[in-house]
Amino acid sequence: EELVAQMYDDLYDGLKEEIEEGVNILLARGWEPYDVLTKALVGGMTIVGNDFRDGILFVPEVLLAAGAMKGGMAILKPLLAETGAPRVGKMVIGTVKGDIHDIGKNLVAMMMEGAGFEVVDLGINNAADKYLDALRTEGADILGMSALLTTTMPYMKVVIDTLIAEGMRDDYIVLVGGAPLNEEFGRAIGADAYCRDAAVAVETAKEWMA
Ligand code: B1M
Repeated sequence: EELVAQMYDDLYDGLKEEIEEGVNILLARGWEPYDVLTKALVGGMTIVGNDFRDGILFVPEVLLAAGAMKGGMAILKPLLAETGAPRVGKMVIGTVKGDIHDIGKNLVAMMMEGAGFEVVDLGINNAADKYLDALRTEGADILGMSALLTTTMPYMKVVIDTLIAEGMRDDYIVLVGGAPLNEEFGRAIGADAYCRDAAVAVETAKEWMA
């Protein structure tokens, strides 16, 4: 698809309006919102990520790309949430302390809502007490944590250890995700499951709620 290739370029160049336009055109052509999200937006962000890693792109450019991606996601959000699924559970989600990456977390939140979960999004840079307070006051079933940095992912264990210390660990399903994590890490820190992507997060949450 030519337009998708163009959108990869536009995302790379941080062109928010063009991305929004591209999303609308794909939808008008009958694309499923989920396909627009994963194929056009996430696909484009993967290219940005690779060049960021290789020192070809820098923070200001990546911030623009992230802004463009969020513009596209905002259009898709109501469509993904429109499935009319019955309420299946409540999740508190947030990016851990020291970490400001929020695109993946936002995506997970969107997809969970689309699947009928109620989602309380705590945003970025969350200390353990923020998560615990929210879990208590919201009466949530699931805790979701996101980390994109190898330096911040160990903080997930701090949160889980705090849950244990407060005698709250068994009251919640703890799901973790983020690019640098893997299955083994999830197990090692005492999470219930590691979720590779947003779709897996939804599937895993459903399984654990059943
Ligand atoms: Co940053 N950054 N960044 N960055 N950034 C990465 C993560 C990095 C891998 C880039 C690289 O070097 N290749 C690298 C980390 C290296 C490492 O730790 N080993 C990195 C770095 C180094 C940094 C800074 C330190 C750079 C600097 O300042 N020198 C800095 C850190 C700031 C901080 O947090 N304290 C920084 C800053 C930024 C920006 C602000 C410019 C921007 C963030 C903007 C924003 O989020 N609002 C940014 C971005 C955009 C990225 C990359 C390019 C893209 C991340 C992203 O949004 N991906 C990223 C490169 C990469 O990941 N390859 C990179 C798209 C998103 C859909 O995927 O987040 O993986 P992801 O989420 C997926 C899954 O992981 C999973 O589902 C999602 C959807 O499928 N998932 C979950 C995620 N969270 C989940 C939670 C769950 C379940 C599943 O809970 C249940």
